[in-house]
Amino acid sequence: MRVHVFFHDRCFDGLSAAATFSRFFRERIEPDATFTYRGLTHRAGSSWSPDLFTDAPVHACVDFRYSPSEKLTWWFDHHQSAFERPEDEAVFHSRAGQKHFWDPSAKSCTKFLARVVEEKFGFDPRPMAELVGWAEVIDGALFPDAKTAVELAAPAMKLMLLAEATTDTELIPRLIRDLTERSLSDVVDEPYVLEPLRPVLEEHWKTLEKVRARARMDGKVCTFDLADEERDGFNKFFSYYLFPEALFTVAVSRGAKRAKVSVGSNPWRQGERRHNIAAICESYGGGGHPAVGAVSFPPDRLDDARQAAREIVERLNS
Ligand SMILES: [Mn+2]
Repeated sequence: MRVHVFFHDRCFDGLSAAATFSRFFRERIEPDATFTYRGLTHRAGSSWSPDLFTDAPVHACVDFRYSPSEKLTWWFDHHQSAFERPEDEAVFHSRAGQKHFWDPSAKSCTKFLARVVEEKFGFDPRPMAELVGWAEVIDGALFPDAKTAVELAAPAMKLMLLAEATTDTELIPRLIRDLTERSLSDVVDEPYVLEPLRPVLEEHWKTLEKVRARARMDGKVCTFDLADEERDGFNKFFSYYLFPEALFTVAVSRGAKRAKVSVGSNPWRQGERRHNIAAICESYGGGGHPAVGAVSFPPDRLDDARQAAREIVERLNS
């Protein structure tokens, strides 16, 4: 029996949930099952199109928003925004408790899935404990310290970095297959992982050194500007690694499509946070969560982004 598994692409939780689902399915539902995998990414409007479904008798989807299609047999998700339309949520509620499961309070889809299939289908999650534990730490940003989040010593952290950076559509399905059976430390030593990981890790260290050279403390805020780098993303924890006393970070960057002010708060000092970052970002047309947010500007309005960053630093210090 062929099982087609959709998973949240370029996401450690997405690939871990797909591996955990596959092992569960083979052990508790159908020992002869064969699996094909397809990563999905969020887009404005609908992320689902009917042609995504195949002629496989079973389709599963993990860590990604709901499809009301009758072809979707299994679904596990923990995103708050899991439903594209109210009608979809109604379909979910009419089928929930069968093979469709959602818990927006879960920190990771992987741990949620492991718990559900243990309770309802008698799955033994112990062989997957390492993968499940890391998915919870990574998706829930529950890192014990900045060193774990920045130095990437753990195999799971290296795989996270690679999964988020890769453009090779074959790589993550291969990781999923391997992680269904093998340990993280075993898989991270495979040549097909080591080779693409090398340049991605080099980029990571180069960016850390750039941040080290440029970051300054302004009151309680660590601030730096990477706008000349033409990059949209960087590790959110660099500033707390370099300046453990920082309560907040305000960083300016510029990618091809936008100039961006990233605003964050130190996850290891949340008790001292006295500002709602979402509210501050919203006043500039951005958004986020109480602890982290961002404001985007058109790429040619870098000066406005820098001005907003200066003002946000002042507000965070007030
Ligand atoms: Mn997730």
